[in-house]
Amino acid sequence: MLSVIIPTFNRAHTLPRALDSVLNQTQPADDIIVIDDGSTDETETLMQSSYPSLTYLKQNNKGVSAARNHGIKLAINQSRCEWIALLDSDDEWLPTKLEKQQALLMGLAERSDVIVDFRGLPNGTIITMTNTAPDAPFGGFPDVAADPGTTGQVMRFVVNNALLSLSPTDELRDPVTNAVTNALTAATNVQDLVVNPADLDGFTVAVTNLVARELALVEEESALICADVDLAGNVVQLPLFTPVAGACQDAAGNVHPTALPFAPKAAVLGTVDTAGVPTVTLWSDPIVTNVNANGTGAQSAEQWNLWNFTVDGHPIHVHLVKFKVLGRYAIGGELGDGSSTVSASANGVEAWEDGWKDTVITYPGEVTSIAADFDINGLYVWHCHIVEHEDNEMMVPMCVGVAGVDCPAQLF
Ligand SMILES: [Cu+2]
Repeated sequence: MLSVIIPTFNRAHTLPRALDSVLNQTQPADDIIVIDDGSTDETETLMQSSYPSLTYLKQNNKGVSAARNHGIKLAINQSRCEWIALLDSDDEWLPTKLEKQQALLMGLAERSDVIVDFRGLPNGTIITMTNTAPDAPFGGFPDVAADPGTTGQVMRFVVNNALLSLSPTDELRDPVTNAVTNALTAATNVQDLVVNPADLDGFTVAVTNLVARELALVEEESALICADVDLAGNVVQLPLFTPVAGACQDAAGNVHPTALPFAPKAAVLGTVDTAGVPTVTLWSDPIVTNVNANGTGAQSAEQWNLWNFTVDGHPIHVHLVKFKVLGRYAIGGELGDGSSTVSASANGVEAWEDGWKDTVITYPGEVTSIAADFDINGLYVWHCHIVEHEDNEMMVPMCVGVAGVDCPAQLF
């Protein structure tokens, strides 16, 4: 169930364009809710004459956020909506907007339970589940989709026993009140089978003002080879130059204007200092991530800010804790000053991340913030869950508790 919420105020001249773009979607919305924030123009007449089938509600003028929230509440309470799409009354959507957005984004080590409603589809209907994510490592949005002829195909369903007519166990609803009228015989509606995310209210520490830890995902460049691109576009090695501090220098100390260390030799993890500069820590290095180091438990809740300096998305897994995704921020944006204080907003939390998680997708060029209560002392790891990254150095040990007590002292 997907509801579109459109707040509007005195936009009768642009509202039809917005509404028509929603009505013309290749994958239609289940419900279109227009919240009129007290318009004094002909919005009300327009809605009544041209869009009588849409949900239209007029409130006293309270501002766009109040209107939007009003619409969301309405969608959840009355339409049993699970997905919300927001549109402003002076904007419009391309016809495939909803179709494309309803794709499910999954990272490695993530599991999604999906309920597919095949009812109403005639025998012989073929439904193909496709992978619209890229074949190459995920570089964030937008990206190049997998080849629809080969790697883009995941699974095919053929409807061979159509449920075209009403079954005694189908749920019947009053068209006006939306109340179930055959509750005693109806099977559970597929919409109600959705498992709700875990209740985050159970998180016993405040998720603000946590101890913050700045951690890095870095692509380690070659320490030996410098390369440049020649006029024909070929990558050529420059044997007289070696990498120094991210640039290329010859024996006399001259820095090459265009050459760079080449190529990335490993994806690694590390820490980030207050200037936003990463330092690499390898698997074999002394442990730097020591949560609840005094062992009292008072310091066991932390906010981890995962700075992804690489060009790929990485699913980061933290062992043996569940965490909450707080938000995502562009590197160089809110956190560009090196401040560890993360405010809400930015790219934010995706709809499917509204619950406990143990793996989070970190997008390139962003800081992904999570909050976790490390409630069981011991020696653990945190790592990228892409297998070849675990095999490289994208996995480091961490200690929850006291060195020498909860984790072997020689690892520090
Ligand atoms: Cu990775």
